[in-house]
This record gives sequence, structure tokens and C-alpha cells, in this order.
Amino acid sequence: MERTFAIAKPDAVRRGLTGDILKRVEASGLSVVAMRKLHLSRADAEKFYDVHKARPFFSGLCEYMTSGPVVVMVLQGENAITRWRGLMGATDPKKADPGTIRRDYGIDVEQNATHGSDAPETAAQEIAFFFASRELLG
Ligand code: IDP
Ligand code: MG
Repeated sequence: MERTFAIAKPDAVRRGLTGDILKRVEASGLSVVAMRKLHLSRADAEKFYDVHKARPFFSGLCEYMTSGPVVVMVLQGENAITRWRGLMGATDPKKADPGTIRRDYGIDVEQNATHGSDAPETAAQEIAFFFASRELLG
């Protein structure tokens, strides 16, 4: 069993896509261990995306991620990290495979509907950034 961290990003929440994203998660056999809706502060967005702070898109990314509420989730299942990245599709919706969340719902390379951890270490860090261990009993 593995856990990963997922976000329904502001563009998706704003357009009422949270339910559809959850439906795809559950249909895939991954389970939702924890979930919460919140509005990221600028400081939280900058900390969360710290790895990208030198990139030209960093400021715009933080602006977008704080533009409205998000839904943060912990997903669990065998190979959850890879499976959730597969359901999301490539970062750029134009390059994402048909049937993936980003292909179906992403607006552009920035407003791409969802986030997913890329490795076990980042998954653990990202989960701990948003959830206390007592919230992870589901
Ligand atoms: P990922 O979300 O597929 O792991 P990353 O490269 O980690 O992609 O980038 C984090 C987020 O930053 C992306 O999901 C997207 O919202 C945004 N982003 C990535 N590349 C670009 C870009 O070239 N322009 C604008 N935003 C970008
Ligand atoms: Mg990433």
C-alpha cells in the first residue's frame, strides 16, 4: 500500500469539477484517506512549490494556486503515486493522453486541474504539509 497527495486546483474547484475528479479516483480503485477544502495563503503556496522557486512561472503559479479554494486529498492504494499521475496525465493538457483528467479538464500548462506527488519522499512531505497523522486513519 502506498499513499500520495492530490489537489483539485482552483480552476477545477471553481468550475465544479471536484465531484468528477473524485469519481475518477474512486472508479480507479484508489481510496480517499483524507480530504479538506481550503484556500491557500501566498506563503503556503510558495512553500508548497519551493522546488520551482527559480522557474519563470513560479510567481504566476503561486498567484493561480491562491486564486480560489482547493480540495486537498490523500489517496491510498498499491502504486498510488504512479496510478494517480497516470489518471492526471501530462503536465501540459495538450500533451496529456485522451481520457486523462488534465486532457479533459486542464485549461493550459498552468491551470491543469490537479496536482499529484511525483515520488514517495515528496508524497510524505506534501501529506505532512496539509494533514496531521490523526486525520489519516480513513
Ligand atoms: P506536475 O504538476 O505535472 O508535477 P511540475 O513540473 O511539477 O508539473 O509543475 C508544477 C505545476 O506548475 C504544474 O502542475 C503547473 O500548474 C505549473 N507549471 C508547470 N510548468 C509550467 C509552465 O511552463 N508554465 C506555467 N505553469 C507551469
Ligand atoms: Mg510536480
